Amino acid sequence: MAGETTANDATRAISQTPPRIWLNARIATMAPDREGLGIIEGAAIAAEGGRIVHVGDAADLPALPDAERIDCEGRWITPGLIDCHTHLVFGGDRSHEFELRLAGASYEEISRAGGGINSTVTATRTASEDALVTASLARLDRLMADGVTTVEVKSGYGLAADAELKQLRAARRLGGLRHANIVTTFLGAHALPREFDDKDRFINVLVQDVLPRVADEKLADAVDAFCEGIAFSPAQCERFFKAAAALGLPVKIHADQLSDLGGAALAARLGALSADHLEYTSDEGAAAMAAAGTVAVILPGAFYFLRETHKPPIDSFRRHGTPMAVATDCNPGTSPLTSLLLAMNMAATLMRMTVDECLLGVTREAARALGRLDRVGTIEVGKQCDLAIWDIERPAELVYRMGFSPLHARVWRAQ
Ligand code: DI6
Ligand code: FE
Repeated sequence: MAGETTANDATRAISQTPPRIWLNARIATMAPDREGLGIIEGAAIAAEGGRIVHVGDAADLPALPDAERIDCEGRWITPGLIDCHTHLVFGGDRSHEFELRLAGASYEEISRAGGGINSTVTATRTASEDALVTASLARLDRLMADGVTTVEVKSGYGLAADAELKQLRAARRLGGLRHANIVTTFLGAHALPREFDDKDRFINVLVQDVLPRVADEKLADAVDAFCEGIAFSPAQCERFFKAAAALGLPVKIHADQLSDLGGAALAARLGALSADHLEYTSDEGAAAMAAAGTVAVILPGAFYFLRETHKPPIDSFRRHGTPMAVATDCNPGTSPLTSLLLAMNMAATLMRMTVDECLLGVTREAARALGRLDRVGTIEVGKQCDLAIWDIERPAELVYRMGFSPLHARVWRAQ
């Protein structure tokens, strides 16, 4: 299961972590049993063995005689932020295509002309695993500078067994090199690689050859597919997802980004953890997702970078009670973004999400989108002690600023 390649390192680290207490803090717990951000002022957090053992009044702290005590001097604490949708591991860059788009070409035109995802596939196939790790670490460090403690990382730039496995192994290695939880997703059905001319045949190969190897080596915590005209049809995605479900792998889906193919409804029908992008999702799709508990992951970085104008139906999600998360979609083609704080600003400015929706969207709801709400995403007793401590006066500052991180300290499993 999740992160097992790195869990040994992590477990070792935790057993060496002394008890710690943070005092005199303003805490946005994000706990669902409280209103809004679940704010407790003038409060304390205690952790033992890397887990939270107390949140609330300092007078009620458990006896932890050896605990290190940290005075937060009135600073705000949120859960460590969660970037629940990234393509962090890839080779090369696509600045040349950026120039083509500035000269008038569209993303779909570039993709149909053989550029797009496939140019990153070539660069990723030729890169060594070590080179992928080095390039991705630089991006991970940028995310962490915004208080991120959990990052989902997708494959999808290998599109052949060895190259996909290489990407997933590189992703897993990141968790052993930094104090962060890395959650991996096998995005097998991302694009049709150049050596194939038939999408159904490619899905056959994924299902018969690649997926069993990914599952065997426990390299993925979930699977994903790009359901779109330039990628795979709902029926092709469904075939891939059913094979994954038979191996116990939960589903996420890139849905309705450029057109409405009914991806949101497909996600709901399959009980997906999340459906992501959703610019063209219908009101029925939003309702189906709410009923299934599938999280809508809003990706304003791609919307901005592609200069899209068709917004995801935020009002429908609100009305139906569809949970909403926000993520960077960090990838070389449509969202070269490594700031989750800026992603929140874009979600507010471009999509009119509220400050509370944005902040819950990078904590509690992002955890839900990863199936990790039992471990991370809120500051509650029993959860991993992953925190971000901020030099701010109000939580809205985290959404309001552009290109500035007021992070004071980042805590991962109480370290
Ligand atoms: N949707 C996206 O925005 C990225 N992948 C996807 O399925 C784009 C990936 C790329 O252009 O490299
Ligand atoms: Fe994506």
